[in-house]
Amino acid sequence: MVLSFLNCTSSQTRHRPLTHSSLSSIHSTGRPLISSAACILQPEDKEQKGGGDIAVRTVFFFLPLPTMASAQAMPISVWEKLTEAPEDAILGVTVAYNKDPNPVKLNLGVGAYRTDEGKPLVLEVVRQAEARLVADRSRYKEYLPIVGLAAFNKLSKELAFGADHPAVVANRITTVQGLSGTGSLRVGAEFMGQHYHTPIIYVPVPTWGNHNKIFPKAGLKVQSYRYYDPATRGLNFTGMMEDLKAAPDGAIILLHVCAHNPTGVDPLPEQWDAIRQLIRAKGQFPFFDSAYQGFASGDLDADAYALRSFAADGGELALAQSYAKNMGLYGERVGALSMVCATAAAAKLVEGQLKLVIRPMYSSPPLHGAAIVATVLSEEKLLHDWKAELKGMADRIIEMRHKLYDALLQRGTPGDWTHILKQIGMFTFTGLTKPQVDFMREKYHVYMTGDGRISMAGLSTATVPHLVNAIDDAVRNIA
Ligand code: PLA
Repeated sequence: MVLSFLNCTSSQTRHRPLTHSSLSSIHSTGRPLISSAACILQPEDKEQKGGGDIAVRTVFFFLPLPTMASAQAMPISVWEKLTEAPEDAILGVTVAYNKDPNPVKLNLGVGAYRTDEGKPLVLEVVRQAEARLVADRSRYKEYLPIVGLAAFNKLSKELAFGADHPAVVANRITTVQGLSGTGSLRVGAEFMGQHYHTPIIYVPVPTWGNHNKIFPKAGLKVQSYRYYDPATRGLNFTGMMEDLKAAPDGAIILLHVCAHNPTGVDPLPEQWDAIRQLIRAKGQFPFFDSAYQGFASGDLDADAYALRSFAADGGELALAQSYAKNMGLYGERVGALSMVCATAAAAKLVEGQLKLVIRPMYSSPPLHGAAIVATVLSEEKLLHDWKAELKGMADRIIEMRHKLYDALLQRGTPGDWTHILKQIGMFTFTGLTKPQVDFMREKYHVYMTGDGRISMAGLSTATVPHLVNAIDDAVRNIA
């Protein structure tokens, strides 16, 4: 026990602190001792007190609680040996942005859609679906089954693969609701880690940063294949094919369905066909990540080309789907994991095992977001309106590509910027270097990820000139 003593202030006493042992016999008050001062009256004091033995007078000061910490030694935590965690490479950009008091600041970090007024958007169809759900007094908030909302799962499968896709018709796809794209990837990874014969996954270079964190958590070894060619700012198709050929038979191959993040570079349909044939020939297992269906071209079916062609050849695959971007349901965490199996019987077995993965992880998924999606997808009018709103978002992003490109051209900013027009989806992989990115943050308060990725969805007509000023200055003055 650590005790601290206050000096007595009486002018008539000289005093010295008591030892711990003498105090412990004195301070048996039955009340928690917060702080105390004790004084021993010395012989000269005693005369004034009328003689006798040394008088011991203890003065207790019960101090209010807030002063307790200062009166005690620093507390020791079991966590104090932890190392300080770095901020997330993508979400940390928003943390830094939020701390910046400068009004010109611009967040082009996280892939979150903004209107041309720079505001987050709740889709009109989502508002309508929510209003209906809230008004329906027959709805309740009971737990969903482990696999989630049945209608949502069916509609999500049909959205991804097409309602009349042979694999859907043959009932050889099992779909479970997930916590947006990330949660669906995580459950799929866990399942693969537990049950798949070759627990190695190949991811493109570069890829969405969280892939490199999700898969090892599930016990999968992460390897990589060449994908992006910095020289052309396009696809390194030859390198990709060589690396997939060299990867072990049976390895898992992670593929972005469309609007590859962070590069915005997708294979052409005929390249996809060659990739598929190679993967199938090697008995590899495709694991698709679909976070941007509808965002690449504005057309849900066109964006699903790669996925549907893989599912049509009779082979097996996994798919993690997210509604964060295409339905603007970011924080609702709505997604799905589909396992396309060779047979309906296998799909049933897989579903049973997925339940064993999910139950100890989060038991069952949240209801509200899935109900919104099911409402939108099941009603013709809402579905039609959603497609129009989705196309509107995709078109605004494409428009921003043109505005940025034109403005850089007009400014005469050194370099070839045609990749801004060629790249697809939410992001432009600018080719700006880390020092240039840092410089733009420092001087212009423009925030992007360290790899030079900018979210085109965060840009607006009003902010293009500011971004162009920043890029122009960075390119001219920073190596
Ligand atoms: N897969 C890819 C390829 C992604 O880009 C993202 C999100 C996800 C999955 C997961 O999204 P979800 O869990 O929200 O459904 N990528 C964002 C956000 C938009 C993030 O990093 O979490 C990005 O800025 O890259």
